[in-house]
Amino acid sequence: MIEVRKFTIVIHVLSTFASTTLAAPSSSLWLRETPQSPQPYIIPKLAGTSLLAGPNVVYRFPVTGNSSGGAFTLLTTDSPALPGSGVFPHTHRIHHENFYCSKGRCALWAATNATGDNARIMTAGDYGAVPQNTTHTFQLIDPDTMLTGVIAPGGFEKLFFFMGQPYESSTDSPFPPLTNADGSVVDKDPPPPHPVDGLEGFDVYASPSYTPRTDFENGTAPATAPWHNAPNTLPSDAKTPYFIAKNWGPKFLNRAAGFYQIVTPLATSKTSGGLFSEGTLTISPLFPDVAASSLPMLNLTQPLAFMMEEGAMMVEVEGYEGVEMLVERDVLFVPKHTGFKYWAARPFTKALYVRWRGWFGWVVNRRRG
Ligand SMILES: [Cu+2]
Repeated sequence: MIEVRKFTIVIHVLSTFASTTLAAPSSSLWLRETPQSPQPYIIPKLAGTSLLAGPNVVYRFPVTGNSSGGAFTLLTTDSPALPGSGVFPHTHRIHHENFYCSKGRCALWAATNATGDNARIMTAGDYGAVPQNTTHTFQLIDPDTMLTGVIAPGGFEKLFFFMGQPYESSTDSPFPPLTNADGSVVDKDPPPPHPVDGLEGFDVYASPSYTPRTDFENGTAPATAPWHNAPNTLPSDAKTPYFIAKNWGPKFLNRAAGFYQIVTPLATSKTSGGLFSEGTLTISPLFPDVAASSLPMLNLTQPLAFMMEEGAMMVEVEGYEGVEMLVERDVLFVPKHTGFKYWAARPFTKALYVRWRGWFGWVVNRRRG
């Protein structure tokens, strides 16, 4: 059970975000700043456009509405343990939001009139989907927690640019340290609370009457809900909030590409109302009789992003020389109608995939060239 304090708002208004860099077309896929228009790129671990919200919470935006051509935003949140909710309870009317726990533990509450009030304690690999008109809030629980979110359609990051301030770290620290080198506590006064109202222009509607439940048992509330001890299913509509515990959801095996691929869908076109699809892809090394040079180039009609979790993924992108290797937390973005191919350099290489619309037919339908 965790304790949730009053809805203290840990984010504050400082200024509009003013230091966005306009990325020029580059001969390298590797970028430190998220580009302002669609192009193929790789953002290395803990880089990309970053914002500080409150004393210690850092949001990063490896894919934005601008960089994806309006398709989706891919953002990460890194923070130490927070004493209360990360945000006041609220709903969105236009945007579909979700929460994937990449590291540590976090709690997610999601309530609708139809489904009641559900909450989960999420550990790495757990997922929660928050469709439009779902009252939700979350809390980062462990000392080094990372949340990954997809919000579609793209552009929701404007809210964070409005509320945060640019964040830079000479050591690429996930978030600012809590203590100085001499062990003393960093002197940071809490920011003034942000008013709950007034964010409707960013598609944020406060739910002031909602009180997050705290009656967790084995990570679920209500206690009878399925979690790490039962299959977790995806709904057949785009209105129902849901949770998928790591590896307790549906799984699909494919071997058409010249290597094994296990796909675990977390969101589909059906569950997102056609806005995006998301899941994990776990891939084996190439079969012994398959050479990387023989793999066909994929060319998708929709943009695609990979965020690496485990192993090493090799990537070739049309128009760029050479082969790049992606490891933990690197992000690859491929615009629509751009040739690319990928394979694994380590067994059980795993990545989170995000695609605008569609499902994973692009995986299942791959054929050996
Ligand atoms: Cu939200």
